[in-house]
Amino acid sequence: PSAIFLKDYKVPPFLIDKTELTFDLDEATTIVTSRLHMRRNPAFGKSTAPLVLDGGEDVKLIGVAMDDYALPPEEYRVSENKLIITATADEFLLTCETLIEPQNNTRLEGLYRSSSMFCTQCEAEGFRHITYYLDRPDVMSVFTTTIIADEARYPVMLSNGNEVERGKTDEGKTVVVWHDPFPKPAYLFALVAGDLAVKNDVFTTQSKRDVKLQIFTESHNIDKVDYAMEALKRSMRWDEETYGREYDLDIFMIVAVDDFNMGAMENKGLNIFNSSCLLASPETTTDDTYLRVEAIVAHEYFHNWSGNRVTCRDWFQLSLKEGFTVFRDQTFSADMHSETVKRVEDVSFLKTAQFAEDAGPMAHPVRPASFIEISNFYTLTVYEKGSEIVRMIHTLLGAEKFRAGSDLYFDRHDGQAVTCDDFVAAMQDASGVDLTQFKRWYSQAGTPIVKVTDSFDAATGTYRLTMVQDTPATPGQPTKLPLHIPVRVGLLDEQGSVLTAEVNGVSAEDHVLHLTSSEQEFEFHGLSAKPVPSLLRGFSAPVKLRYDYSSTDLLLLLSSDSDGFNRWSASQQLAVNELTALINQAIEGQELSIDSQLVHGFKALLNDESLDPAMVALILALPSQAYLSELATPIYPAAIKQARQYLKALLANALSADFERVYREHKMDGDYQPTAEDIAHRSLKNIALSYWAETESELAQQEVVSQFKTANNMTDQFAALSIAVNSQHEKAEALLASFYEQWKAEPLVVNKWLMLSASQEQETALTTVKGLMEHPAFDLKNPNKVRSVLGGFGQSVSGFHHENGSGYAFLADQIILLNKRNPQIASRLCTPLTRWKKMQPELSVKMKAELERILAEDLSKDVYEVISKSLA
Ligand code: B3K
Ligand code: ZN
Repeated sequence: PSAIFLKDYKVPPFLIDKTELTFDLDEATTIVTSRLHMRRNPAFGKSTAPLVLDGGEDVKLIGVAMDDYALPPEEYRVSENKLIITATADEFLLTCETLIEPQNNTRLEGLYRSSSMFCTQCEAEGFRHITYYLDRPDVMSVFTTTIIADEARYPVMLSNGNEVERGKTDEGKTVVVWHDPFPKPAYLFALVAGDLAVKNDVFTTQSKRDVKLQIFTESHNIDKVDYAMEALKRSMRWDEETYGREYDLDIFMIVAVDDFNMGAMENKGLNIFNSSCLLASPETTTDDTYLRVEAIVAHEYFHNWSGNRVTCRDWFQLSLKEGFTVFRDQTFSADMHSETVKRVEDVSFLKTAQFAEDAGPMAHPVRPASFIEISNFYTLTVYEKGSEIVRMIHTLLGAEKFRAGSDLYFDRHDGQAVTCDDFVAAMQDASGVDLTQFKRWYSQAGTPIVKVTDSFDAATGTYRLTMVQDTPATPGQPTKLPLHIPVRVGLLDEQGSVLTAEVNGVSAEDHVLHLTSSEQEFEFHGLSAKPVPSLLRGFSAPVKLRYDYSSTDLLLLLSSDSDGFNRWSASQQLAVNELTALINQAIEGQELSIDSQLVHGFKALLNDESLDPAMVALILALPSQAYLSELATPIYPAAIKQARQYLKALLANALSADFERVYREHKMDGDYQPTAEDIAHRSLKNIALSYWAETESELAQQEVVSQFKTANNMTDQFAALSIAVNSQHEKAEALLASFYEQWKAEPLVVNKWLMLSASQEQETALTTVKGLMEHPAFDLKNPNKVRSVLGGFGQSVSGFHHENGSGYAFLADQIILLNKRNPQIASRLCTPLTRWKKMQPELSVKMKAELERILAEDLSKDVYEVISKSLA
């Protein structure tokens, strides 16, 4: 397989003004007829280039005609999945008949079966698995779709836009015609057919148009869509109020399917969701999932403007729609709940997973310069770091000018396929803020390191910060240029009071400093003593900050910073410092011991009733195994696990009475509500219980079991179960078994059970996971189940990182098994192995050997790219 490059982009030689599709639906063989109204693209220039259409190895060509003249075999050829027609007029109608086999489609791209229904997934290059087409996002076309099927089995037949016709064929099959008036690229095409239940609603837009809202599921799930429907209406209102964006069609539909490679898909007017990201009920869904459902419903809806009305010119520009839309959904969730809590969760995820990606062999810029398989670039870098870039533009412009920039962007480019440069140009033109240097964020990979030192001149009352920035080398990018980094800073005095200081003649409590050179100095005037700096407030840039804080400074920031985000950040730094010392002791084989300062910080926190319980819960959560691994070189997984367990037990025993009290204080009676307030109480209560359960207390052990048995909602029941499993409670096995018995009819709950079961720390973890893959609840064809079991297993240090390498070999076997069946899923499973260079030597060689074993197989493009780059 070979790479394609951004620098080789050319406009398409042909355009498709109208696309008419007919699907004669059948599980075994579906016949697709396409009528493409094509012409040469004037922007391409005068040319006699042949017409080259994209297809897939799973598409069988039956016949092709040009302006109703059936082409004889010598006038076209099919080679390497392309249909090539040498002689064409300047304008013509191309008719193509193809045959596909939905029930044999295991890659879940194109048209496939999920349970008893038909559904599609076309982004990025799935449409070519349906029929031959110019499958690229800069070819936008008006689609009309005709679906023919047996009404008894497929009473619901959906596609994009509006239903315009319904009738019968001579054989008595039903024919439904859909028309979408908005030109769109093929990746936004969708089709669904099945025996589905529906929930209806209506949304009245700001201009007083009624939009029909419909959510479809299999009938046994229709009682779980109310929350998603309300979330949809909140999203529609929010986009009107915040971005001035109104929905454009008369109908908006969402369909839930069980077999789906990712979370959801923003097809025009017909979003398709993984049922795990749409369905919710108090008994079966945890708080986290409620919030995720709301965020993903919003995300896909927001794509209607940021993605569909204005789309990407090519796939290198993916972050144009994804980075911006993630920023939009993050801001939406912050507005619906708590801004600080949301920011902490997003940053914590970024620093754990995106920073790791940026430091690994697949590191790439937010706008990649090349790829072998685009599916591999739906990454945390494109999504989450892409969102951070948009957030920094928001910081640099301010809210008002940012809105002017987004208005200009949508006005200027409505109906077009554009680039990240076009987005930045609109922001710059509307605001007058120069973003020339800032644009390097799109093209440079790697996480910048910002080192800060300071000094105080008592004679003049001047406090100086010196900042040095440096971005490490990444594959293909040995040297880096300085970035424009907005660093938000505030100052505290020794008592923790906020200080006002003057920077460049502006007096304020909070300053955004513009770090643009490799090294730069900033002066704060009007101070009487050396302050404690609160740096990078709100995580104003996605960088690694290095400043030598003392434990006293960190405790002060933790208790007093007016920036809630930095209070959390200080607690994390304090915990990381202590854990690092403990990890080093563990690596050296010493007995662990520490005089923990966190005890004091946590004690104060647990006794301060003025605090948001959600924030207290976040601060109490120790840095994760994954985050500590990201920080370490090399990574000693067992030492990290041992250090975390030690510190958790130490804190639990030192503050056991406080944890017990907080646990009891935050218990709630009454009906479950997924509101920010109730979620906050539950999260604090459950983390308090997780500490208390680490102590010898009999009462705590009883409380875990009693919460498991009496909980009226999944959040509390599953928290109790997880605590039992993670604290090696003597009843853990029994509770896991009873949980499965209770919930075996609910696949989404069973997936949680699979994940928790697979993640257990035990010498026999590998046997457990093999057993789970043989369990009747497991299904290799279902991505959610594969992710649950193998994702869970990846968290088991004793299982996955077993010193004999059996965990790695097992994962490699699964990758090889899925390589051809479902390349996208197989490729995602490779991630843990790609980190081999950072592992402790004994484990590193074992991981590498597995990568080499995989590379020797006949690989899909997806897996080949990840494995070969990891070994390079
Ligand atoms: N745009 C889709 C992702 C498609 C992934 C294709 N491999 C979902 C989203 O980001 O909204
Ligand atoms: Zn998206």
